[in-house]
Amino acid sequence: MSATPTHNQTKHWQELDARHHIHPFSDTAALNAEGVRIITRGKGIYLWDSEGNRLIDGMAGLWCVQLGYGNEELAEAGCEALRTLPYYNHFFKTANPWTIELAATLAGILPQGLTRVLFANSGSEANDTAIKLIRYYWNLKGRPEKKIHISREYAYHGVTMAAASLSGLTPMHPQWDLPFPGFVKVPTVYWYGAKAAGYGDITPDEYGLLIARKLEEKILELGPDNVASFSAEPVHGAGGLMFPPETYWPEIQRICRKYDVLLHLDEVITGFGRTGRWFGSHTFGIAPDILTMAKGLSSGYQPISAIALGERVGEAIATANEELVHGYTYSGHPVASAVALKNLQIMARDKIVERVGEDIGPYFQARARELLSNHPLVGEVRGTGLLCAIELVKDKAAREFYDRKLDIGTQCRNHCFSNGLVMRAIRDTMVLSPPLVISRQEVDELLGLARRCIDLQAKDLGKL
Ligand code: PXG
Repeated sequence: MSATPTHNQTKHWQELDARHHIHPFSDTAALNAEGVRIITRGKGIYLWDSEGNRLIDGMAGLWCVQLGYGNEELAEAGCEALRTLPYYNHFFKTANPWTIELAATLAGILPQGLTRVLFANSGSEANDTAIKLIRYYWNLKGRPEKKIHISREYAYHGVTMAAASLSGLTPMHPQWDLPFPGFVKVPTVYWYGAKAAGYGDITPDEYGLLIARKLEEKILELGPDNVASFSAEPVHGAGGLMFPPETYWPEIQRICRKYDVLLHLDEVITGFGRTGRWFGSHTFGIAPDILTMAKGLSSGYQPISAIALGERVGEAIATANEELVHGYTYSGHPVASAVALKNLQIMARDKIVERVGEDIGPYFQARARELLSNHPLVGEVRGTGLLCAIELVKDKAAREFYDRKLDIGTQCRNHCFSNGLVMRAIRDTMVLSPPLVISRQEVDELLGLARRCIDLQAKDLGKL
């Protein structure tokens, strides 16, 4: 590939892509008619397309490029493993040094008690594996009737058959006749939308308790003896960056303990510094039985995910005295493990997590509120660490949304893309999740551009 593709080269790639490549979560015909944008290069928080346009990546790829693009040390770690041991497996009583070191490093940064890990290649596989291990755990414990998996509306846990069943975003189900039987949903915490949903002027703390107790009601309805697990993201990611009120997680944990329901936390987005601590579990004070992770584990440079086991599940498997009939060809791939290990070493050495927690995260949050809270189109700015959601609303005082059919979020996102900013729209919630290495100056640039694009959207709606 030439360093500076020509316009004809772009056209050629667009044609080949339309003819031969099916994209994830895309309307194939519509995308082919429009033509894809070809991203050819990245450095720091910036991306370039094949036409030479520069974009600020406000989403760190898909919430994953913690160390930003073009990190030479990560590239070098991958190359070294590629040259030394490009592949070997863990099936034949064998292991490689990078995967062992990675497992031990993870045990050192994970919430207390999570000391054993299995590896996979994506968040979906990690969650699929977690569901299998939960089932296995209860079978080992002689309680095979505990088979129902509860999760939340608006959850995103991935796309394999089980992970999609666990997901609560309803458009993910009809094409595949999902969810599978035994996957049950409970309402989730979306305080900003509570008024529109008919909860009136309830405080966040009252609302957090009320919603947590929906889990208790559901467990009692299904029978505690039948419920295997409760799965959730500490903060909803792809569902719309909804943050839990302070009362929510303590109550959820009380309920899980009371009814002997395993708590599975999906930290695919919230892991690796995103919320200002190593894991969302630390930020929100949660002690899960199983924790799944992916994305930021390797800063997205290699496909790798992991499933961490707490004492209960870990001990049960370690002392089962039988073969664990599970594993992927690429579980603990040496190259992916080497890159993930280096990623964690850099994060520790450069105090990346502390920086998000104490410096750049608070700066980002303060600047976002300063620039956007009083905007006529913005109902709420919420976030923590380097996660930020901006609600676009019709009526600020009444917390009233625009008609969904108008799709204000997508319109605003289109302004962003045209103006060199990747900002995601989830319904009418604009979302930012930039690389953790972003500088103060880059935060100003990113948020200034976000403000400009929201202004453009407000002008379209006659609000400015
Ligand atoms: N759990 C969570 C919390 C996720 O965010 C997955 C599991 C699945 O991971 P894999 O690696 O199988 O994709 C995810 C993935 C978006 C978007 O547009 C988010 C994800 C994936 C694709 C798009 O916000 N999250």
